[in-house]
Amino acid sequence: MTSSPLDELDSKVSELLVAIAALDSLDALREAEPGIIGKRSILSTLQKSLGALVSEDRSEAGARLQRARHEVEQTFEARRALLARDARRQGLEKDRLELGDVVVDNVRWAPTTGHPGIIAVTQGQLEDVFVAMGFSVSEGPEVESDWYNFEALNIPPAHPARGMWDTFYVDLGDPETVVLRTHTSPTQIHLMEDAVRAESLPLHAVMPGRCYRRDSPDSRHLATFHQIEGLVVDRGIGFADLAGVIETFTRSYFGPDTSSRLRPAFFPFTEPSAEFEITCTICKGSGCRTCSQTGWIELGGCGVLDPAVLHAVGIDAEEWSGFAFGFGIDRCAQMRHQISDMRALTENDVRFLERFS
Ligand code: FA5
Repeated sequence: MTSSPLDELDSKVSELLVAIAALDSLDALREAEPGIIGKRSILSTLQKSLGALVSEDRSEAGARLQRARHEVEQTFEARRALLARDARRQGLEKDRLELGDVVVDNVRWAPTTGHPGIIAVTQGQLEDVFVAMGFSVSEGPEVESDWYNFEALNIPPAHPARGMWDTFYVDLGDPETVVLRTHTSPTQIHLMEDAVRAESLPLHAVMPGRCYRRDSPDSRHLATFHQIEGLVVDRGIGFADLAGVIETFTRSYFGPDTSSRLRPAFFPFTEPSAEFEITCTICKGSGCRTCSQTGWIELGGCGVLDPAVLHAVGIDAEEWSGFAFGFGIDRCAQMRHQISDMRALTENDVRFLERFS
């Protein structure tokens, strides 16, 4: 019987498979790669020796060698995948954060779990009060066009009333045409436009959200704060309905011991307009730093919808009327929890935040 270069193929393949199984790291695998499946491998050497065979033997030997090469390569790649997975796991294990108790200088620090922040909790409570009174809840965008934030609210360009809201402009489009909303009132406009399109008046909704103003932070102001807007559009609505809603809200949210009052004010989008105040809960009305010694804290503005606003969104002011209000959520939280300085809400002092867990 004549000898063939492939006589020892099976035993060579077995040796290669054993060698692959013994590779214990990606580095070892990379080093061994040329000798197992590369040009310097035994299989490549055998491939070259097939040229010496007569042609019938060569094609059969070629097919055998191809099958052997396939098996070795597949085993090699499977080993590579396994070692890569192990390496990944080891990396993750090394980076794992220790979230159990940590001991520092013999003091054991137990991990603390988080909880919703005081503003989120307050917003939820305010929504609950209004939902119980029959309002739905909607939200609007924080970046608005000048039209929604001002013009549709009866505040044309260069109107002196714009000075009531120190505005952050966004660098988009023509100068001073895109703003970070200074109040939640533009969401009223979105809602009324939607209701006109869907022919779904009347409307009874509250709209909470974040607002931005170039206000210097002090005990009652932040540059980023939150409001909850209220809007009713229905037939035969007047100031008495607004006063009733505010009275019901005050009793539900602050309890019967807190007094409230409405004082005449001016907003371009409501007429008549009022400011809504409660007795300062920190000094109980006797006067302190937080309320600037007045004994009262302003929570928001409100009023009967100006017909110009209804016209701007295509609502017939002969048939429909309504009222709107906008309260500061941070201010409500401040009064409910007697927080003397609102800046504490943004300072991330854990001792303060834990009071509300
Ligand atoms: C407005 O923003 C009107 N859009 C409210 C309104 C709505 C009037 C609908 C009529 C009809 P004003 O600027 O007064 O009004 O703000 C309302 C409330 O938001 C304030 O009373 C206060 O509670 C809160 N607020 C305003 N600015 C700040 C601030 N910088 N930081 C924290 N709270 C603020």
